[in-house]
Amino acid sequence: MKQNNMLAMILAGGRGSRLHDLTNKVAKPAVSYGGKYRIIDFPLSNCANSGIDVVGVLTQYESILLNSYVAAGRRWGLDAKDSGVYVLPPREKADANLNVYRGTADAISQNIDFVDAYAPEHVLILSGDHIYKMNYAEMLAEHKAHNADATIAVIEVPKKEASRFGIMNTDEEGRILEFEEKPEKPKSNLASMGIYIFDWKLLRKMLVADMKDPDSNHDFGKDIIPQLLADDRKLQAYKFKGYWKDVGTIDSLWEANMDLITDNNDLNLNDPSWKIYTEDVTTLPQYLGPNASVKGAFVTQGCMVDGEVNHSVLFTSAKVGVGAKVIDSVLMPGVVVEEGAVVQRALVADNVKIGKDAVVGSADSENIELVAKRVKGVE
Ligand code: ADQ
Ligand code: ADP
Repeated sequence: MKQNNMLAMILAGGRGSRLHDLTNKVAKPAVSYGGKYRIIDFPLSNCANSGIDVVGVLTQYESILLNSYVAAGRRWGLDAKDSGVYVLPPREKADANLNVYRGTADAISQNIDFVDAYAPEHVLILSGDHIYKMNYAEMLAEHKAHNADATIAVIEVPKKEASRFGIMNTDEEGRILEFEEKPEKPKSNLASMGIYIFDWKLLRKMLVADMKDPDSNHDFGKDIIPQLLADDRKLQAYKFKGYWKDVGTIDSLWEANMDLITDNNDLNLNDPSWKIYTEDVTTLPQYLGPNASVKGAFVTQGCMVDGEVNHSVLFTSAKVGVGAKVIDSVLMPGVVVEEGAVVQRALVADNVKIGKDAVVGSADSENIELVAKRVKGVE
Protein backbone atom coordinates (compact mmCIF):
# COMPACT_ATOMS: atom_id res chain seq x y z
CA MET A 1 0.00 0.00 0.00
CA LYS A 2 1.61 3.20 -1.08
CA GLN A 3 -0.58 6.09 0.10
CA ASN A 4 0.53 6.39 3.69
CA ASN A 5 -0.70 3.00 4.65
CA MET A 6 -4.39 3.73 3.98
CA LEU A 7 -6.87 1.25 2.56
CA ALA A 8 -10.26 2.31 1.17
CA MET A 9 -13.61 0.56 1.62
CA ILE A 10 -16.43 1.69 -0.66
CA LEU A 11 -19.96 1.05 0.59
CA ALA A 12 -21.87 0.14 -2.53
CA GLY A 13 -24.72 -1.93 -1.18
CA GLY A 14 -27.60 0.51 -0.89
CA ARG A 15 -30.58 0.10 -3.11
CA GLY A 16 -31.29 3.77 -3.83
CA SER A 17 -35.02 3.16 -3.73
CA ARG A 18 -35.87 6.76 -4.57
CA LEU A 19 -34.42 6.19 -8.02
CA HIS A 20 -37.36 3.82 -8.58
CA ASP A 21 -37.16 1.70 -11.71
CA LEU A 22 -33.61 2.82 -12.47
CA THR A 23 -32.35 0.70 -9.61
CA ASN A 24 -34.66 -2.28 -10.06
CA LYS A 25 -31.92 -4.22 -11.77
CA VAL A 26 -28.72 -2.44 -10.79
CA ALA A 27 -27.35 -1.04 -7.55
CA LYS A 28 -27.19 2.75 -7.38
CA PRO A 29 -23.38 2.94 -7.74
CA ALA A 30 -23.72 1.23 -11.14
CA VAL A 31 -26.27 3.74 -12.47
CA SER A 32 -25.11 5.57 -15.61
CA TYR A 33 -24.10 9.20 -15.40
CA GLY A 34 -22.71 11.99 -17.58
CA GLY A 35 -22.88 10.35 -21.01
CA LYS A 36 -20.27 7.65 -20.46
CA TYR A 37 -19.68 7.08 -16.76
CA ARG A 38 -21.17 5.05 -13.94
CA ILE A 39 -21.43 6.71 -10.52
CA ILE A 40 -18.86 4.39 -8.93
CA ASP A 41 -16.22 5.65 -11.41
CA PHE A 42 -15.93 8.73 -9.17
CA PRO A 43 -14.84 7.19 -5.85
CA LEU A 44 -12.69 4.64 -7.71
CA SER A 45 -10.94 7.29 -9.80
CA ASN A 46 -10.53 9.47 -6.70
CA CYS A 47 -8.80 6.55 -4.96
CA ALA A 48 -6.49 5.93 -7.91
CA ASN A 49 -5.67 9.65 -8.23
CA SER A 50 -5.06 9.96 -4.48
CA GLY A 51 -2.52 7.15 -4.58
CA ILE A 52 -4.71 4.62 -2.76
CA ASP A 53 -4.12 1.29 -4.38
CA VAL A 54 -6.09 -1.23 -2.36
CA VAL A 55 -9.86 -0.77 -2.45
CA GLY A 56 -12.61 -3.05 -1.14
CA VAL A 57 -16.04 -2.57 -2.71
CA LEU A 58 -18.87 -3.79 -0.44
CA THR A 59 -21.77 -4.87 -2.57
CA GLN A 60 -25.12 -6.30 -1.68
CA TYR A 61 -28.23 -5.19 -3.52
CA GLU A 62 -28.43 -6.30 -7.21
CA SER A 63 -24.72 -6.60 -7.42
CA ILE A 64 -24.09 -8.77 -10.48
CA LEU A 65 -23.56 -5.94 -12.91
CA LEU A 66 -21.69 -3.87 -10.34
CA ASN A 67 -19.40 -6.77 -9.49
CA SER A 68 -18.47 -7.48 -13.08
CA TYR A 69 -18.00 -3.79 -13.81
CA VAL A 70 -15.69 -3.24 -10.87
CA ALA A 71 -13.94 -6.60 -10.71
CA ALA A 72 -10.75 -6.17 -12.68
CA GLY A 73 -9.85 -2.69 -11.47
CA ARG A 74 -8.13 -2.23 -14.79
CA ARG A 75 -10.17 0.79 -15.84
CA TRP A 76 -8.99 2.84 -12.90
CA GLY A 77 -5.39 1.67 -13.01
CA LEU A 78 -6.00 -0.32 -9.84
CA ASP A 79 -4.65 -3.54 -11.26
CA ALA A 80 -0.92 -3.04 -10.73
CA LYS A 81 1.21 -5.41 -8.71
CA ASP A 82 0.22 -5.41 -5.02
CA SER A 83 -2.82 -3.26 -5.70
CA GLY A 84 -6.36 -4.03 -6.64
CA VAL A 85 -10.07 -3.62 -6.30
CA TYR A 86 -11.72 -6.40 -4.33
CA VAL A 87 -15.43 -6.96 -4.59
CA LEU A 88 -16.74 -8.02 -1.19
CA PRO A 89 -20.28 -9.41 -1.25
CA PRO A 90 -21.81 -10.65 2.03
CA ARG A 91 -20.41 -14.11 2.81
CA GLU A 92 -21.82 -16.84 4.94
CA LYS A 93 -19.54 -17.32 7.91
CA ALA A 94 -18.82 -20.54 9.74
CA ASP A 95 -19.35 -18.85 13.10
CA ALA A 96 -22.56 -16.98 12.36
CA ASN A 97 -25.46 -17.36 10.03
CA LEU A 98 -25.42 -13.76 8.93
CA ASN A 99 -25.26 -13.45 5.22
CA VAL A 100 -26.53 -9.95 4.61
CA TYR A 101 -25.03 -6.68 5.72
CA ARG A 102 -27.23 -4.96 8.25
CA GLY A 103 -26.02 -1.36 8.53
CA THR A 104 -22.98 0.27 6.94
CA ALA A 105 -20.78 -0.50 9.97
CA ASP A 106 -21.81 -4.15 9.82
CA ALA A 107 -20.64 -4.31 6.22
CA ILE A 108 -17.14 -3.32 7.42
CA SER A 109 -17.33 -5.57 10.51
CA GLN A 110 -18.00 -8.59 8.33
CA ASN A 111 -14.81 -7.83 6.41
CA ILE A 112 -12.44 -7.27 9.30
CA ASP A 113 -10.35 -10.19 8.10
CA PHE A 114 -9.95 -8.57 4.68
CA VAL A 115 -8.69 -5.31 6.20
CA ASP A 116 -6.46 -7.14 8.68
CA ALA A 117 -4.73 -8.90 5.81
CA TYR A 118 -3.28 -5.53 4.76
CA ALA A 119 -2.73 -4.25 8.30
CA PRO A 120 -3.27 -0.61 7.30
CA GLU A 121 -2.71 2.23 9.71
CA HIS A 122 -5.78 4.10 8.40
CA VAL A 123 -9.02 3.09 6.75
CA LEU A 124 -10.98 5.36 4.44
CA ILE A 125 -14.72 4.66 4.30
CA LEU A 126 -16.49 5.92 1.18
CA SER A 127 -19.92 5.79 -0.37
CA GLY A 128 -20.33 4.36 -3.86
CA ASP A 129 -23.03 6.78 -4.84
CA HIS A 130 -21.59 10.27 -4.82
CA ILE A 131 -20.39 12.42 -7.72
CA TYR A 132 -17.36 14.53 -6.79
CA LYS A 133 -13.61 14.85 -7.16
CA MET A 134 -11.65 14.73 -3.93
CA ASN A 135 -8.04 14.22 -2.97
CA TYR A 136 -8.17 11.79 -0.05
CA ALA A 137 -4.43 12.26 0.52
CA GLU A 138 -5.12 15.85 1.59
CA MET A 139 -7.82 14.66 3.94
CA LEU A 140 -5.39 12.14 5.44
CA ALA A 141 -2.75 14.86 5.89
CA GLU A 142 -5.27 16.93 7.90
CA HIS A 143 -6.31 13.89 9.89
CA LYS A 144 -2.68 13.40 10.89
CA ALA A 145 -1.97 17.10 11.46
CA HIS A 146 -4.84 17.25 13.97
CA ASN A 147 -3.85 14.00 15.54
CA ALA A 148 -7.48 12.94 15.21
CA ASP A 149 -9.02 9.57 16.04
CA ALA A 150 -11.39 9.99 13.13
CA THR A 151 -11.99 12.61 10.44
CA ILE A 152 -15.27 13.24 8.63
CA ALA A 153 -15.47 15.13 5.33
CA VAL A 154 -18.10 17.87 5.61
CA ILE A 155 -19.84 20.30 3.31
CA GLU A 156 -22.33 23.11 3.83
CA VAL A 157 -25.75 22.19 2.46
CA PRO A 158 -28.88 24.34 2.00
CA LYS A 159 -30.72 24.59 5.34
CA LYS A 160 -33.89 23.07 3.95
CA GLU A 161 -32.03 19.91 2.91
CA ALA A 162 -30.06 19.52 6.14
CA SER A 163 -32.36 16.90 7.66
CA ARG A 164 -31.30 14.38 4.94
CA PHE A 165 -27.75 14.31 6.34
CA GLY A 166 -25.68 13.75 9.43
CA ILE A 167 -25.41 17.27 10.87
CA MET A 168 -22.71 18.56 13.20
CA ASN A 169 -21.31 21.46 15.16
CA THR A 170 -17.60 22.09 15.46
CA ASP A 171 -15.30 24.40 17.41
CA GLU A 172 -13.04 26.94 15.69
CA GLU A 173 -10.36 24.34 14.98
CA GLY A 174 -12.89 22.06 13.31
CA ARG A 175 -13.19 19.57 16.16
CA ILE A 176 -16.65 18.01 16.09
CA LEU A 177 -18.57 18.70 19.30
CA GLU A 178 -22.04 17.49 18.37
CA PHE A 179 -23.39 15.11 15.71
CA GLU A 180 -26.96 14.12 14.87
CA GLU A 181 -27.89 11.66 12.13
CA LYS A 182 -30.69 13.07 9.96
CA PRO A 183 -32.17 15.34 12.65
CA GLU A 184 -35.72 16.62 12.26
CA LYS A 185 -34.61 20.03 13.47
CA PRO A 186 -31.04 20.52 12.25
CA LYS A 187 -28.91 22.80 14.41
CA SER A 188 -26.57 23.73 11.57
CA ASN A 189 -26.05 23.17 7.86
CA LEU A 190 -22.68 21.49 8.20
CA ALA A 191 -23.31 18.05 6.76
CA SER A 192 -21.36 14.80 6.84
CA MET A 193 -20.51 13.57 3.35
CA GLY A 194 -20.41 10.00 4.68
CA ILE A 195 -16.62 9.95 4.02
CA TYR A 196 -14.56 8.91 7.03
CA ILE A 197 -10.92 8.28 7.90
CA PHE A 198 -10.34 6.10 10.96
CA ASP A 199 -7.27 4.74 12.62
CA TRP A 200 -7.83 1.06 11.93
CA LYS A 201 -6.92 -0.16 15.42
CA LEU A 202 -9.54 2.07 17.00
CA LEU A 203 -12.23 1.36 14.41
CA ARG A 204 -11.59 -2.35 14.67
CA LYS A 205 -12.11 -2.22 18.44
CA MET A 206 -15.33 -0.24 18.03
CA LEU A 207 -16.71 -2.59 15.38
CA VAL A 208 -16.08 -5.63 17.56
CA ALA A 209 -17.99 -3.96 20.41
CA ASP A 210 -20.75 -2.77 18.07
CA MET A 211 -21.36 -6.27 16.72
CA LYS A 212 -22.12 -7.46 20.26
CA ASP A 213 -24.52 -4.59 21.00
CA PRO A 214 -28.12 -5.78 20.56
CA ASP A 215 -29.45 -2.21 20.48
CA SER A 216 -27.21 -1.04 17.67
CA ASN A 217 -28.28 -0.48 14.07
CA HIS A 218 -24.67 -1.19 13.11
CA ASP A 219 -24.55 2.04 11.16
CA PHE A 220 -21.78 4.67 10.99
CA GLY A 221 -24.10 7.67 11.24
CA LYS A 222 -26.47 6.22 13.81
CA ASP A 223 -24.07 4.29 16.02
CA ILE A 224 -20.32 4.55 15.43
CA ILE A 225 -19.98 8.34 15.18
CA PRO A 226 -22.18 9.05 18.26
CA GLN A 227 -20.22 6.39 20.18
CA LEU A 228 -16.91 8.09 19.31
CA LEU A 229 -18.27 11.36 20.70
CA ALA A 230 -19.61 9.64 23.81
CA ASP A 231 -16.13 8.17 24.36
CA ASP A 232 -14.66 11.68 24.09
CA ARG A 233 -12.58 10.75 21.07
CA LYS A 234 -11.04 13.43 18.87
CA LEU A 235 -13.31 13.76 15.85
CA GLN A 236 -12.19 16.23 13.23
CA ALA A 237 -14.16 17.83 10.37
CA TYR A 238 -12.44 18.13 6.99
CA LYS A 239 -14.06 20.94 5.01
CA PHE A 240 -14.66 20.15 1.35
CA LYS A 241 -15.22 23.06 -1.01
CA GLY A 242 -15.82 21.51 -4.43
CA TYR A 243 -18.77 19.99 -6.29
CA TRP A 244 -20.48 17.12 -4.49
CA LYS A 245 -23.77 15.43 -5.20
CA ASP A 246 -25.51 12.52 -3.55
CA VAL A 247 -27.84 11.74 -6.43
CA GLY A 248 -30.65 10.19 -4.44
CA THR A 249 -33.66 11.12 -6.55
CA ILE A 250 -34.63 11.26 -10.22
CA ASP A 251 -34.70 15.06 -10.10
CA SER A 252 -31.23 15.27 -8.58
CA LEU A 253 -29.82 12.71 -11.02
CA TRP A 254 -31.26 14.70 -13.93
CA GLU A 255 -29.85 17.89 -12.43
CA ALA A 256 -26.39 16.37 -11.93
CA ASN A 257 -26.36 15.44 -15.63
CA MET A 258 -27.54 18.89 -16.66
CA ASP A 259 -24.83 20.48 -14.51
CA LEU A 260 -22.33 19.12 -17.02
CA ILE A 261 -23.74 21.21 -19.85
CA THR A 262 -24.04 24.50 -17.98
CA ASP A 263 -21.40 27.17 -18.49
CA ASN A 264 -20.05 27.46 -15.00
CA ASN A 265 -20.05 23.82 -14.15
CA ASP A 266 -18.02 23.20 -10.98
CA LEU A 267 -17.34 19.55 -11.76
CA ASN A 268 -14.67 19.83 -14.39
CA LEU A 269 -14.42 16.42 -16.04
CA ASN A 270 -11.77 17.72 -18.38
CA ASP A 271 -9.03 18.18 -15.80
CA PRO A 272 -5.85 16.39 -16.90
CA SER A 273 -4.57 16.31 -13.33
CA TRP A 274 -7.70 14.54 -12.03
CA LYS A 275 -9.07 12.18 -14.65
CA ILE A 276 -12.25 10.23 -14.11
CA TYR A 277 -11.74 6.81 -15.63
CA THR A 278 -14.48 4.67 -17.06
CA GLU A 279 -15.25 1.81 -19.39
CA ASP A 280 -13.71 1.98 -22.84
CA VAL A 281 -16.42 1.63 -25.43
CA THR A 282 -15.73 0.32 -28.89
CA THR A 283 -18.59 1.84 -30.85
CA LEU A 284 -18.50 4.12 -33.86
CA PRO A 285 -18.04 7.86 -33.40
CA GLN A 286 -21.28 9.83 -33.03
CA TYR A 287 -23.16 10.36 -36.26
CA LEU A 288 -25.19 13.50 -36.95
CA GLY A 289 -27.48 12.97 -39.93
CA PRO A 290 -28.51 15.48 -42.60
CA ASN A 291 -31.60 16.58 -40.66
CA ALA A 292 -29.91 16.84 -37.27
CA SER A 293 -29.98 19.96 -35.15
CA VAL A 294 -28.02 19.78 -31.90
CA LYS A 295 -27.69 22.65 -29.40
CA GLY A 296 -26.18 22.79 -25.93
CA ALA A 297 -25.88 19.04 -25.57
CA PHE A 298 -23.54 16.17 -24.78
CA VAL A 299 -23.72 13.63 -27.58
CA THR A 300 -21.58 10.63 -26.66
CA GLN A 301 -19.79 8.07 -28.79
CA GLY A 302 -22.02 5.75 -30.82
CA CYS A 303 -25.02 8.12 -30.85
CA MET A 304 -26.99 8.62 -34.08
CA VAL A 305 -28.99 11.82 -34.27
CA ASP A 306 -31.14 12.85 -37.21
CA GLY A 307 -33.71 14.89 -35.24
CA GLU A 308 -33.55 17.86 -32.91
CA VAL A 309 -31.63 17.78 -29.64
CA ASN A 310 -31.66 20.78 -27.32
CA HIS A 311 -30.11 21.15 -23.85
CA SER A 312 -29.82 17.42 -23.22
CA VAL A 313 -27.33 14.70 -22.34
CA LEU A 314 -27.21 11.71 -24.70
CA PHE A 315 -25.32 8.69 -23.36
CA THR A 316 -23.46 6.11 -25.44
CA SER A 317 -25.34 4.79 -28.48
CA ALA A 318 -28.59 6.74 -28.02
CA LYS A 319 -30.59 7.28 -31.21
CA VAL A 320 -32.88 10.15 -32.19
CA GLY A 321 -34.84 9.67 -35.42
CA VAL A 322 -35.91 12.14 -38.11
CA GLY A 323 -38.35 14.76 -36.86
CA ALA A 324 -37.99 13.62 -33.24
CA LYS A 325 -37.32 16.22 -30.54
CA VAL A 326 -35.33 15.76 -27.35
CA ILE A 327 -35.44 18.79 -25.07
CA ASP A 328 -34.11 19.26 -21.50
CA SER A 329 -33.70 15.50 -21.18
CA VAL A 330 -31.29 12.74 -20.31
CA LEU A 331 -31.13 9.67 -22.60
CA MET A 332 -29.20 6.81 -21.01
CA PRO A 333 -27.16 4.29 -23.03
CA GLY A 334 -28.97 2.66 -25.93
CA VAL A 335 -32.19 4.70 -25.76
CA VAL A 336 -34.06 4.93 -29.06
CA VAL A 337 -36.35 7.87 -29.79
CA GLU A 338 -38.17 6.99 -32.98
CA GLU A 339 -39.25 9.33 -35.78
CA GLY A 340 -41.46 12.21 -34.71
CA ALA A 341 -41.47 11.40 -30.98
CA VAL A 342 -41.07 14.23 -28.45
CA VAL A 343 -39.17 13.84 -25.19
CA GLN A 344 -39.15 16.79 -22.82
CA ARG A 345 -37.97 17.19 -19.20
CA ALA A 346 -37.51 13.44 -18.95
CA LEU A 347 -34.89 10.94 -17.89
CA VAL A 348 -35.06 7.84 -20.08
CA ALA A 349 -33.54 4.64 -18.67
CA ASP A 350 -31.03 2.42 -20.48
CA ASN A 351 -32.20 0.80 -23.73
CA VAL A 352 -35.79 2.10 -23.51
CA LYS A 353 -37.49 2.64 -26.85
CA ILE A 354 -39.86 5.56 -27.39
CA GLY A 355 -42.11 4.77 -30.32
CA LYS A 356 -42.95 6.80 -33.40
CA ASP A 357 -44.73 10.11 -32.65
CA ALA A 358 -45.09 9.32 -28.92
CA VAL A 359 -44.89 12.21 -26.44
CA VAL A 360 -43.23 11.85 -23.03
CA GLY A 361 -42.67 14.46 -20.33
CA SER A 362 -43.79 18.05 -20.63
CA ALA A 363 -42.31 21.51 -20.61
CA ASP A 364 -44.31 22.67 -17.63
CA SER A 365 -44.19 19.70 -15.31
CA GLU A 366 -42.43 20.49 -12.06
CA ASN A 367 -40.74 17.09 -11.72
CA ILE A 368 -38.67 15.18 -14.20
CA GLU A 369 -40.47 12.26 -15.80
CA LEU A 370 -38.73 8.91 -15.42
CA VAL A 371 -39.32 6.68 -18.45
CA ALA A 372 -38.18 3.16 -17.63
CA LYS A 373 -40.40 1.06 -19.91
CA ARG A 374 -41.00 0.98 -23.62
CA VAL A 375 -43.43 3.66 -24.80
CA LYS A 376 -45.60 2.53 -27.70
CA GLY A 377 -45.69 4.57 -30.86
CA VAL A 378 -48.78 6.21 -32.32
CA GLU A 379 -50.21 3.97 -35.07
P1 ADQ B 1 -27.03 7.79 3.84
O1 ADQ B 1 -26.58 8.19 2.48
O2 ADQ B 1 -28.49 7.77 4.07
O3 ADQ B 1 -26.29 8.69 4.97
P2 ADQ B 1 -26.71 4.98 3.95
O4 ADQ B 1 -28.04 4.71 3.37
O5 ADQ B 1 -26.35 4.34 5.22
O6 ADQ B 1 -26.39 6.45 4.20
O7 ADQ B 1 -25.65 4.63 2.81
C1 ADQ B 1 -24.30 5.02 2.77
C2 ADQ B 1 -23.62 4.26 1.67
O8 ADQ B 1 -23.49 2.91 2.03
C3 ADQ B 1 -24.35 4.23 0.35
O9 ADQ B 1 -23.36 4.33 -0.65
C4 ADQ B 1 -25.04 2.89 0.26
O10 ADQ B 1 -25.09 2.44 -1.06
C5 ADQ B 1 -24.10 2.04 1.08
N1 ADQ B 1 -24.74 1.05 1.90
C6 ADQ B 1 -25.80 1.19 2.69
N2 ADQ B 1 -26.05 0.08 3.38
C7 ADQ B 1 -25.08 -0.80 3.01
C8 ADQ B 1 -24.80 -2.14 3.38
N3 ADQ B 1 -25.55 -2.76 4.26
N4 ADQ B 1 -23.76 -2.74 2.78
C9 ADQ B 1 -22.98 -2.09 1.92
N5 ADQ B 1 -23.20 -0.83 1.54
C10 ADQ B 1 -24.24 -0.19 2.07
C11 ADQ B 1 -24.86 8.70 5.09
C12 ADQ B 1 -24.46 9.16 6.49
C13 ADQ B 1 -24.91 10.60 6.72
C14 ADQ B 1 -24.33 11.47 5.62
C15 ADQ B 1 -24.74 10.94 4.25
C16 ADQ B 1 -24.10 11.70 3.12
O11 ADQ B 1 -25.02 8.28 7.45
O12 ADQ B 1 -24.48 11.06 7.99
O13 ADQ B 1 -24.77 12.81 5.78
O14 ADQ B 1 -24.33 9.57 4.12
O15 ADQ B 1 -24.60 11.24 1.90
P1 ADP C 1 -32.63 5.77 -0.59
O1 ADP C 1 -32.35 6.48 -1.85
O2 ADP C 1 -33.99 5.13 -0.58
O3 ADP C 1 -32.32 6.53 0.67
P2 ADP C 1 -30.27 4.20 -0.02
O4 ADP C 1 -29.38 3.65 -1.05
O5 ADP C 1 -29.76 5.33 0.81
O6 ADP C 1 -31.66 4.53 -0.67
O7 ADP C 1 -30.74 3.02 0.90
C1 ADP C 1 -31.52 3.20 2.03
C2 ADP C 1 -31.22 2.10 3.00
O8 ADP C 1 -31.90 0.88 2.66
C3 ADP C 1 -29.75 1.74 3.05
O9 ADP C 1 -29.37 1.51 4.37
C4 ADP C 1 -29.71 0.50 2.19
O10 ADP C 1 -28.62 -0.32 2.48
C5 ADP C 1 -30.99 -0.17 2.55
N1 ADP C 1 -31.35 -1.11 1.52
C6 ADP C 1 -32.12 -0.89 0.44
N2 ADP C 1 -32.28 -2.00 -0.28
C7 ADP C 1 -31.59 -2.95 0.33
C8 ADP C 1 -31.36 -4.35 0.06
N3 ADP C 1 -31.88 -4.98 -0.98
N4 ADP C 1 -30.59 -5.02 0.92
C9 ADP C 1 -30.09 -4.39 1.98
N5 ADP C 1 -30.26 -3.12 2.30
C10 ADP C 1 -31.01 -2.39 1.48
